[in-house]
Amino acid sequence: WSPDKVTVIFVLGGPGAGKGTQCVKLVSDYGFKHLSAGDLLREEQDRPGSEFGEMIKTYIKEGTIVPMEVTIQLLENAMKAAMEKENKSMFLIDGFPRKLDQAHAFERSVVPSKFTLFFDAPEDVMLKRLLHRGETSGRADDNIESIKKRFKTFVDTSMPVVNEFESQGRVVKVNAVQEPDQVYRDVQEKIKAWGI
Ligand code: UP5
Ligand code: MG
Repeated sequence: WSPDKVTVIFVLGGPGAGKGTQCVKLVSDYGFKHLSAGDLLREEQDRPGSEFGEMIKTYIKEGTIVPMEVTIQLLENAMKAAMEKENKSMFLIDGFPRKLDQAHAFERSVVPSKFTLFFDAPEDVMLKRLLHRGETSGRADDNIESIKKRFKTFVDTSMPVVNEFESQGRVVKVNAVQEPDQVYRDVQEKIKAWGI
């Protein structure tokens, strides 16, 4: 992987901040390949014969972070496939890295990210969104018990990643409380400064 050939943007934010929603918009306007680490883990969990299925299920329900070897392998495989089959070179990596060691390992062994798009929203806003989505999503972690655990993991383990990138001047922070189209307008405006 060479940063001259591949552009990676990490998309971070608390559970329910709107990462997936905004990635869909970016895909249709900029031609990114959207890879949600959570979606890749849920797919692997459901793949018949997966040796990791049970483990992933437990981590997701408990709102804790799946060991990075699994997630990084899934991301690399998906990146390779998108490059070879869809000729993609620009990636939105959504919901990863969630822990400092994952950030360091990915940037060392795969490719450094260009910057991180960080969606900022308070817990009460995210809680409301997730409980509402939980009425129809079927996601095993869209219930109050799991949501509280996801929030705690986000604050304790994932925010340090955002803070480290921020200290390196590599974070684009967007107010995610606004309605989705306004959030997206802010995103578009702010990523221009990064040549996107
Ligand atoms: N919505 C979105 N934007 C809105 C807005 N501006 N105004 C009003 N409503 C808005 O949105 C959530 C809901 O809010 C939707 O109903 C949407 O319509 C509405 P969404 O875009 O889905 O938010 P998103 O930030 O993507 O929320 P998600 O629940 O996917 O975030 P998580 O970070 O919790 O979930 P993820 O799938 O990334 O991870 C799940 C679990 O997988 C983790 O808890 C962890 O156990 C595991 N995991 C790992 O172990 N390692 C990884 O690297 C990644 C995941
Ligand atoms: Mg998501």
